[in-house]
Amino acid sequence: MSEKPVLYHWEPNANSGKPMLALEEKGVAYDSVYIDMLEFDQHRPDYLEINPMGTIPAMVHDGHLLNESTAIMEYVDARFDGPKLRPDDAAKRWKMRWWMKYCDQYYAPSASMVAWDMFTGPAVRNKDPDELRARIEAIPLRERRIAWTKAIYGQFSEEELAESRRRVMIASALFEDNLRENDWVAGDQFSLADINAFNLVYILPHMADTMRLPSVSVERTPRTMKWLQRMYQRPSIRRTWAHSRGGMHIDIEAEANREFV
Ligand SMILES: N[C@@H](CCC(=O)N[C@@H](CS)C(=O)NCC(=O)O)C(=O)O
Repeated sequence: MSEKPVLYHWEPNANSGKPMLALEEKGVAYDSVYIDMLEFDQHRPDYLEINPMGTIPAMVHDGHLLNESTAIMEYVDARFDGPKLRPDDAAKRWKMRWWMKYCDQYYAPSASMVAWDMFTGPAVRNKDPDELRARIEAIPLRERRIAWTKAIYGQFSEEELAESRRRVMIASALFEDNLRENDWVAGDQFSLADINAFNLVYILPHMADTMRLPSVSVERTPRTMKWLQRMYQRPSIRRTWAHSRGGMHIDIEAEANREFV
């Protein structure tokens, strides 16, 4: 008998939301440990024993210490009973992996930079300056130290922010185009690619005005908005977002029942 997985996660979005939603879609009960990213819990020594990279999410199951959100989703799908979240057909599975790689390497990091500049940095900036310096020094990965430093001290350059905005616009248009023939990202079947993309795309309609990023909207990307609605109608989203401590300011009912004219 396999033990219950323990998932270490922050708010049920971005990378944390991926294994959370995959577990819910499979119907797997798990123990949830909330790691408060804005309190730098992910760099504390006890958590570094679980994930030495100091990033969230991470999962412990059957003696395995698992990190990397997309790889954890694949583990969850392969390891547990429940609906299959990967297509059997080779071309569809290629498409699923293509979109997950594109989201992880290009689409999500670009949206994330804009969000870190406008939300994450300002959310922690007012802490005691000495405490902030110590927090940054405790970050194990050099690239994460750089990202936190730039977010906290407002050091993302105009050029890099403009490039990230440009990439989000391009990726959103490509995502819209991909939904021309099918309801789901990898074809006619819901898959891990939908979970991966949802955790990044759901926020984009809400970043249009607040973060000057008009990438996803009813006018610009109607298919993506309908796909988002299909996602919001899945019970797994409701169960996953119940783990939020207040960071998800989106009305699921309104999104699931939106009227399209
Ligand atoms: N490639 C990793 C990235 C994990 C990651 O960077 N997670 C973010 C939260 S979405 C994080 O831990 N940020 C906190 C930090 O960098 O200190 C994955 O997919 O799990």
